[in-house]
Amino acid sequence: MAANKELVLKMYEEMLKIRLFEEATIDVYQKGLMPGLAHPYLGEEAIAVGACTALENDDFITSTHRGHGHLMAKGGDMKKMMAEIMGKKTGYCKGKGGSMHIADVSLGILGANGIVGAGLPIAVGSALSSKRKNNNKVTACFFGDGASNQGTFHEALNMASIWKLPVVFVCENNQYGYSTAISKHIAIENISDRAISYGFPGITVDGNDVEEVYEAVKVAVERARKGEGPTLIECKSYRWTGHSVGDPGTAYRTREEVTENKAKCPIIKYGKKLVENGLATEENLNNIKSSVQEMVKEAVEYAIASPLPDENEIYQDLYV
Ligand SMILES: Cc1ncc(C[n+]2csc(CCOP(=O)(O)OP(=O)(O)O)c2C)c(N)n1
Ligand SMILES: [Mg+2]
Repeated sequence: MAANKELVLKMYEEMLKIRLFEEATIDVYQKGLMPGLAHPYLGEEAIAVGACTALENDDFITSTHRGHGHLMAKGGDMKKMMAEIMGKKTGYCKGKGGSMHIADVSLGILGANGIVGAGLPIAVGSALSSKRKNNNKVTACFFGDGASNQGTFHEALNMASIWKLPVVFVCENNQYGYSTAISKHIAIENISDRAISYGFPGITVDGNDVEEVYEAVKVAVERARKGEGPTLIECKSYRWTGHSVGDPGTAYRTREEVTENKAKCPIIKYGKKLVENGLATEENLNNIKSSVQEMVKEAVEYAIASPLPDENEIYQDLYV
């Protein structure tokens, strides 16, 4: 793995794309250019990138309300994403969906989702469809620590297990469900232990280590493709910001806690590792950063310059 220079640099770049895109998203909100909210993925980049790198292009993912990282890591178009976040006609949903409704079925992205835990049964349905069609495709299902307390979690994991469906459950344990710390909403140390009660493997990995996530998901994907059923992978990480762009996140956690966790930055950590192992130079990393900065700048400019949806299209493309 570490010897594959192209792959490791790609993973570094993908994480940086998410980081800078999310910083730009917060900026756009603060400038009053976003007609709604978004949930930043800052600090959790290694999970989406590690997991999606272990998938094939035609595999599927289901996402969450905190979905920008998943969408981008699965190949989502940055310009169309930013335009959608800003409610513009050129966005993924023609400006009518916003951050939490972005999907791109052509890339296997079955959609972000504002309903906590709702992606779990969708992933099981997708995996059941793949099994019936015998098309060898795997579905990766992203969800949070909070979502693992929903009834849909139990139903989805149980059904995926009894039918040995090709699905990988990727739990993003970012230590919070909204303003509730994990110690107040889960009584066990590792969410991955819950897999035992459904009869399939569960493991916990360092969600700030992109290679660790990648390796774990790769094993789970192989198992799923062989028809051996699901795996639950808990990725422990930390939500750097408040719950959404509108939450400063300061009322329910200490500044020290945030600082301590930010010091475990998955991108800085990976950059250092690549340089130490001779897989990249500081110059390589700086060049990647400059090109990603340019990409994000272009996406924001594209979104700002795009028109709002026409008034006469207001009832088009809607479920009414
Ligand atoms: C069914 C449902 N219940 C409650 C909410 C409100 N809500 C939105 S996000 C969230 C917390 C989710 O926590 P977690 O699953 O850990 O995801 P994270 O935000 O940490 O990524 C809640 C309670 C919702 N959107 N849907
Ligand atoms: Mg959470």
